[in-house]
Amino acid sequence: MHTFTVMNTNYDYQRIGAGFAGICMGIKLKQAGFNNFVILERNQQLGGTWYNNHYPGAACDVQSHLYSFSFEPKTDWSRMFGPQKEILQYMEHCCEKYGLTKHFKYNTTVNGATFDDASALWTVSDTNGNTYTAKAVISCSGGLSQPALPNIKGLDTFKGKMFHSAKWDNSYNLKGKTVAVIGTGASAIQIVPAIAPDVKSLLLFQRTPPWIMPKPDREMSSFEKKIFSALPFMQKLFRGWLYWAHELTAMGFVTRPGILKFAQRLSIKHLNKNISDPTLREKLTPKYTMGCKRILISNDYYPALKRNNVQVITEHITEVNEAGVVTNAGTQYAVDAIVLATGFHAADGILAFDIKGKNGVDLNETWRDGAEAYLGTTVAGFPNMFLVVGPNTGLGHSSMILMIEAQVQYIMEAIKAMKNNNWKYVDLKPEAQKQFNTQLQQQLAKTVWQTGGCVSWYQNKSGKNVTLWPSYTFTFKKQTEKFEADKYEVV
Ligand code: N01
Repeated sequence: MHTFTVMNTNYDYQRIGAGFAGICMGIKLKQAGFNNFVILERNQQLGGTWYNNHYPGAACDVQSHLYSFSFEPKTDWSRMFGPQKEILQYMEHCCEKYGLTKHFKYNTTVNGATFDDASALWTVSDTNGNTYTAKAVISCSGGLSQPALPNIKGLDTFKGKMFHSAKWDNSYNLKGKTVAVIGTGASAIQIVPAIAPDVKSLLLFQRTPPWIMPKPDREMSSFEKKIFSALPFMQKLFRGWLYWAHELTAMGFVTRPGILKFAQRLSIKHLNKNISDPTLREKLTPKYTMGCKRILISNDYYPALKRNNVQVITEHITEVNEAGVVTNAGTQYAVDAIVLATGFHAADGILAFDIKGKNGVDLNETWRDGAEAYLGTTVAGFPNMFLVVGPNTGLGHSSMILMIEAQVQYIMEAIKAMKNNNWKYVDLKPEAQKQFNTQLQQQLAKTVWQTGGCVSWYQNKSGKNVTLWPSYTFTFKKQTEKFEADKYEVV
């Protein structure tokens, strides 16, 4: 998803990306009376990651009553964990209701944004050759928007059908085909049970088994929907309960590893209950500390792996050739199709476009050794540029919408202060960024993400965690409530 919001002279504000972050930003701008902005979106439709990830079985892995805007409750979620289509419909509803639709510019891929020191304006360019001038830019381009293709020899020589999980080809019918799925992360565990009954044979290539917990999913009853609709405070209570239950698990990640040990036992129980074959059980037992990689939830993944037409292959892939996949055991697996459920470039290149700040300084260059920002939102040397879902704002334990709303609140405070005080720009002081990140990395060093003995997409190549917030969501919310002008050079 790529939302760029531009606020400017043509547009006061420009925002890039029409996913949850872009939509939230747009709604809050409008509610505060700012209408001069455009949302640039590379897709032909809004939705961001929820538009891109339409693979079979796609659904949220956080309860929908929490994975939705606090200011726009939906009383009639069909299930505890809403499916992708329903989430997309909810996002469309929000855009309609808050009059955002006219601000979107689709099929618009941003390829650069440059700050002009003299005019203090940003110029954003797109691949269609258009430019947009703006007083401020807000990137809502998402942390998981750039699919990562595996670095496997000969991948491009495969003669069958191949696609990434985030680029699912609906026109290709998997029925009766022999299909290889590479990867066993959050996407794969939803895809495998959804396609296994249809395909002739499914070969699942697993490099690292994930920790999996039972998914407390079920249909929402019509009684619950009626109650939520008639008594909004009941839904607030329910959301509050979900919120605190998730915050409790954060303790396990950051301060009380004992909680995860307990969860680890539950996960093993879940595995043992579902898988009785000792060889398969051994293959599926993780060897790293739970929580180091994202904890997955599923009730149908293990049962799918027991099917006669499904095989879990733990040999290492050495090559892909014309016919299929070759492993280090020297086995050639001939397949009709390969699904690459191999994740995203989350830590090694947060922005897919060039951003040039004061004195032409390049943001991606500045971030070569790891992305850094202040509260994941502002970066020193990049005046009036804001990020939503920027560095270290990801969560291992709860709904990203909570973080998005908090960041948007902070940006709105900054924008209002700029307007009220007639400031030309605000630019984060380098020392504020340094102090914040030193503390952040010290906190991260103690977490299971850094000590749990795994390699994950949370870290960049040098092992630095540039993606996760190492604390509770309420501490982030507290810190983003007010815009602290003293941390900024104000012009
Ligand atoms: O990607 P991943 P994902 N050879 O990076 C394997 C969110 N999400 O798309 O673990 C062989 O988790 C890799 O193996 P290993 C969620 O935040 C949310 O599944 O590195 N295998 C791993 O198994 C999630 O965390 C929902 O050893 C290779 C897999 O590919 C994030 O998106 C749903 C390989 C990648 O797993 C990413 O999830 C889906 C290679 N060369 C996703 N390269 C919700 O429900 C990689 N792998 C909200």
